[in-house]
Amino acid sequence: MSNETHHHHHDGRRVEDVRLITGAGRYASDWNVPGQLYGHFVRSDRAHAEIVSVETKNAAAFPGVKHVFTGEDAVRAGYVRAPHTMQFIGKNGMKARSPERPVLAHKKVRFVGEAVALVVADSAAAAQDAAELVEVEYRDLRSVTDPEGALKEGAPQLSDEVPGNLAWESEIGDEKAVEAAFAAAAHITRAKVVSTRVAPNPMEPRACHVAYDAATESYRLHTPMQGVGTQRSQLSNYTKVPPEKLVFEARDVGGGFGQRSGAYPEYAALMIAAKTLGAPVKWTATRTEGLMTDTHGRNMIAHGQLALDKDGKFLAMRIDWIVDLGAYLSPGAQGHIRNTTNCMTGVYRIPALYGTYRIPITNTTPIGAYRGAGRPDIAYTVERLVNQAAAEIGMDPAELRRRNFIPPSAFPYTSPTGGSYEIADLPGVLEKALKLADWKGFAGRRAKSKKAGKLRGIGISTVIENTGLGNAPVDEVEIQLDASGTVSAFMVAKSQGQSHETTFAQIVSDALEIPIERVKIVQCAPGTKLKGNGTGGSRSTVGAGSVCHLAAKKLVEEGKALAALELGVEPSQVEYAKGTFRTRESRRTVKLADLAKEKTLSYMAEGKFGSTYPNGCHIAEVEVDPDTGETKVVSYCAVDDIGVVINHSIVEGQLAGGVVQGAGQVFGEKVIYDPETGQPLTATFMDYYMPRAGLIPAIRGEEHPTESKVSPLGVKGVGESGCTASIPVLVGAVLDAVRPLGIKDLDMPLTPAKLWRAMKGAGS
Ligand code: MCN
Repeated sequence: MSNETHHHHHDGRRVEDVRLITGAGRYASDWNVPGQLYGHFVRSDRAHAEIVSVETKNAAAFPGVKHVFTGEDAVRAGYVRAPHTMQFIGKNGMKARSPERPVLAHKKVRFVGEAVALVVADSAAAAQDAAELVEVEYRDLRSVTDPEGALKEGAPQLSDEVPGNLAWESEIGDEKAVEAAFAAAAHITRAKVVSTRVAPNPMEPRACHVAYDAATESYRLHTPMQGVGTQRSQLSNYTKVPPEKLVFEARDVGGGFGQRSGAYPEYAALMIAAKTLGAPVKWTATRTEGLMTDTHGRNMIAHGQLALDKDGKFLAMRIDWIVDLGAYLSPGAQGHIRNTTNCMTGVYRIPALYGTYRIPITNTTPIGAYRGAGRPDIAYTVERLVNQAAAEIGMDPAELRRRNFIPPSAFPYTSPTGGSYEIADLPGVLEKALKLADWKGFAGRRAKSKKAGKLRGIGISTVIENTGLGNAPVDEVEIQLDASGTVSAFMVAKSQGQSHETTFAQIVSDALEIPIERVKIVQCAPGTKLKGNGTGGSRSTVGAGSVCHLAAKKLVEEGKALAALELGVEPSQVEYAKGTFRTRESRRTVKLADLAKEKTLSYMAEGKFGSTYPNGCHIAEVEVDPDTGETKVVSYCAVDDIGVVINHSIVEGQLAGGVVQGAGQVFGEKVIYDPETGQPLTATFMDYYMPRAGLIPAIRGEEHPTESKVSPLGVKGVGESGCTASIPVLVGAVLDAVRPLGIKDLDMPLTPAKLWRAMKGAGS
């Protein structure tokens, strides 16, 4: 499919922008109904403690308060088994172990911020004031927030159900083969690589509005979500309320980044309240609540080793992972294992591989998916090893890559961990990027920076990631045509900012050859019974998007049959173009809208698609100021292969967003817990770094598509690519800048203070 097809009907501008930038968007906390009550959560101010008692009398007597709910209520409701999807079987048949999680803490609290009680009042202010009157008596226990520490002997034991704090353990690959390869290696590179714990911070705070309808025993919930399927099934799992009794509403969603794929315990607590009190209950999180209790991302520690022969050919790799998942296994837990495993050898041919995984529980906020969910972490680890190996053996990192790439002829390529890389042109992507970034001219630029008193460094990353595959059995799209000629496509993916209303409408309008103004995309209609994946894992375009195409094609086929009746010919004699059916047999025509004159037409389409493998090469240059430790990103080039591109400007935006999100983690974002008390020290934006405009200069990007055959559109995912590539490239550039001073292993966040101290220590 040529780019031209996609630009035929549309100039690329976003359909949703007018609504969103004129304040007409409708988010979860915009929802209000008469007679609603307001909830406020009392949260644990300790990392690890027994709950001796929860005294609610004074709070309950506060003016306006209707009721105070506690863990006892949650246990009575039976809402105690948090859903998680860690179904993988580990070492020696091991199944994941996790403490039970009542929707309000019962007997124990396991992290600062865990909800202990829910105060419901007739105003938000009354609920908040009364919450201060809830008296919780705790018996403090020793806590541990550091994942490596949690696995050490003598660490406080956090749960009887999780001996040694080890929730899960597994291994992958061939240990013997790796040992043999390491024994024969000419060079071994070793690095400890930490992908730091970060807080996703979508713009829209988490919120939930629950109404209970006693007549139908059903709940209506407004929450920011990434798709109704997972949200509904997990909350149903948690509460045993049948899924069809959980009706979700969501209009606009202000960001998700993976954090909104699953259900949160607060939602179930609000269900108890709405049902008990017979009135709708609304809760909107504060920013601090969000920073402390929305699932965090990343926090993976890798000890990696790469063995090379004398020509720089990779022989074997070993990675020992510690993957922190916080106090409870959160719903997204499995993704961190799947995604780090799938592309464990990156873009390289590495004959032998061995990896181990250990998942500890800690006294911290549960970890969930965050833009990439393991993909940036494995890419960062592998790229750190490769760049470090190049420095150690004195080879150009681009040349080291050329020698070790999986060659285009080897595709489709099955990786040692079972990833099935479909199609890519890795050398093509690399050479294009080297040219774009003027790789050869770097020495000159470095010298120039040096004259100006700056340390200049260049970084390169070549990455690949798995996108597309989802848990749902199929992706379904229902397509409707009404008498006005409007075509609506219904699905259960959910844009949180990814512009599906534009790109999916483009897909439908391209297939039907009608103006985009006549296409409407409807996602997660309340009570929908459609099956399909939520939006995450950069799978929506490959999944729901492709099915939009199939649905439109189906409408054409069915339309031909109906038009044939009108035209008095066989369906095979009917042709379709630009909204009109015609036949050689007559001069009469039938318009698309004519078919729906009597009643709206409706057809279902479905599809199931495997993984696609977007890949790219990013090259960045930085200048570090030796006097202040401040880093300035002075150049950023990106060449990406995401298959056929539906909308170039949206893709550019997705890539830029991802790059800057990665840069946030590289230069400052990190959730920090006090090691003694387990208190989060980054629970406001005074303390938690936020990447700002200007952190990254204008990105110079080029596309390098190889067409995927996984779906009829030839697309691969793009939503996470920017951040998968930007973390390794930016860290690499900074390390390259300070390497001449003898500094070898700094890790994120690369703050001015950290760099300054390292440079001072290095005697510069
Ligand atoms: N696209 C395209 N051509 C392609 C691939 C994609 O035009 N070959 C377009 C799509 O049609 C879509 C967008 O790019 O409009 C992203 O598509 P895709 O890669 O399929 O990803 P998803 O729609 O499934 O979005 C999920 C992805 C993820 S996993 C995270 S995390 C993330 C991201 O998207 N969170 C985001 N981008 C985000 N952007 C915003 N604004 N907000 C978030 O929360």
